Amino acid sequence: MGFLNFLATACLSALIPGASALLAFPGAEGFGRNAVGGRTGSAYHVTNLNDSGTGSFRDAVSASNRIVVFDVGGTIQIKTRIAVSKNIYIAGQTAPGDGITVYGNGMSFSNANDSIVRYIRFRMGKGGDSGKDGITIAEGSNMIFDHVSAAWGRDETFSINGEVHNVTIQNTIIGQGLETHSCGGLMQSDYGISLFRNLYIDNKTRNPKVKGMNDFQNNVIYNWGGGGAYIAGDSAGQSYANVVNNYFISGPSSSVAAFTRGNANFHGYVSENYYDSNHDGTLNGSPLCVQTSCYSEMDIKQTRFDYPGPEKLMSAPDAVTYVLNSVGTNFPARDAVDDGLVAEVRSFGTKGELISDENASSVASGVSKTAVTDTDGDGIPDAWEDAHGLDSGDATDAMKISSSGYANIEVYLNSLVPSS
Ligand SMILES: *[C@@H]1O[C@H](CO)[C@@H](O)[C@H](O)[C@H]1NC(C)=O
Ligand SMILES: *[C@@H]1O[C@H](CO)[C@@H](O)[C@H](O)[C@H]1NC(C)=O
Ligand SMILES: *[C@@H]1O[C@H](CO)[C@@H](O)[C@H](O)[C@H]1NC(C)=O
Ligand SMILES: *[C@@H]1O[C@H](CO)[C@@H](O)[C@H](O)[C@H]1NC(C)=O
Ligand SMILES: CC(=O)N[C@H]1CO[C@H](CO)[C@@H](O)[C@@H]1O
Repeated sequence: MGFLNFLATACLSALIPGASALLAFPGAEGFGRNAVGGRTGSAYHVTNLNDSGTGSFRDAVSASNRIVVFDVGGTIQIKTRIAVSKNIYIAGQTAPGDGITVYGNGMSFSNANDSIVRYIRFRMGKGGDSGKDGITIAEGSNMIFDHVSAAWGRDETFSINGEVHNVTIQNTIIGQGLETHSCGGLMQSDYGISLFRNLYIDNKTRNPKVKGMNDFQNNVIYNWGGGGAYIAGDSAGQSYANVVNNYFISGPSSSVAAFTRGNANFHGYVSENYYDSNHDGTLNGSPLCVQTSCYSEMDIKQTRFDYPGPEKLMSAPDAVTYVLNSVGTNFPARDAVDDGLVAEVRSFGTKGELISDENASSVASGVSKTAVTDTDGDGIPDAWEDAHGLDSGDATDAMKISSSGYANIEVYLNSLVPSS
């Protein structure tokens, strides 16, 4: 594109009020809420469950500026890690059947700037490389993960560590890190990570381990092991974190307190974090005392850090209800593994295990083909185009920007799922 063209586009977006503040999707919150995804690119159809090649998920995310839609549902077994390019929107909510599970050697979102990732499961497993994470981000900016299910990391399960700016993980399951490490993950960045309404479950340690600039609200943490639940820094580096309205529930593997390894370098605004430590089968915890003794010697601050928080902050008990009902890839449906994890939490202390081999759990599989027809192949099914005044014979209308600021295909993707 010519320089003048570029200038015109830049001026135009400056003139549209709030254009730069468009949310990744309705319900996007926190530091990563303005990720752009593939809005200015094109749609890519995943048409098979192959590890590589035309129509595969690996091929779909190998080039930037794409909105990735799925014509198939089922398990994609991958042998080597998949590195995601920048400006990718992975729209798992388009998959038929029980949705998409990527099973194998893990994912890297390093430098996958402006990615949007929704409604998809990433499970690594014992076949993955020792010492590698299920999901890794080592650098990059502006990413949002929503209704993702991450499990079975060999090192960490979902880990951010490095020069990483403006990331949100919301409504996501991070669970069952594999023994011997068995970790939820590091959340270490000086440039903004938001963690809202997630479920950390069945990891020995690091649920998560936090360092830097972090906003941790309305999460549920269940059955951590001897390494601890929220690891507060354990570091000489400075941390500035909100820790608000989360619920920590001990399970059969939990043998230490909810907060561990804080020190004076960890500056935390803490409020109404509940702890249920009695394993008695009912949810009957109470708020932790707002004293260093309850928060492992961190430096407790009286004022909330001014980070972009959740639209609707829930009480910790309400967060448990919400998270159990809707966390993870729950559209088109929750699979057996996630159902099993949620059932463990509902035992409120009596069930849960740390595993070293995922086949102790059951892997959801099966292939389903979509029945929807997309004549022009633009990523929007004919029926939706017909019902919304688009042309099912015109492949160019999907990427046209609508009056809402979203591309027409995003309006379709947003319509599939609730906005929060
Ligand atoms: C997907 O893999 C199958 C089995 O190996 C193969 O027959 C098929 O051609 C592949 N599809 C594409 C589009 O490469
Ligand atoms: C677990 O089972 C899956 C599906 O049968 C298989 O592909 C995988 O190799 C198994 N993993 C291990 C660690 O045995
Ligand atoms: C991603 O964002 C970071 C931080 O803004 C920047 O340094 C990096 O060059 C970007 N990467 C790409 C691939 O654009
Ligand atoms: C991260 O977000 C902040 C606040 O919106 C913004 O000022 C900053 O430029 C963003 N960082 C990057 C690397 O995009
Ligand atoms: C599912 C899983 O691997 N959970 C593990 C989490 O960590 C604990 C503590 O090591 C293990 O006992 C669990 O098996």
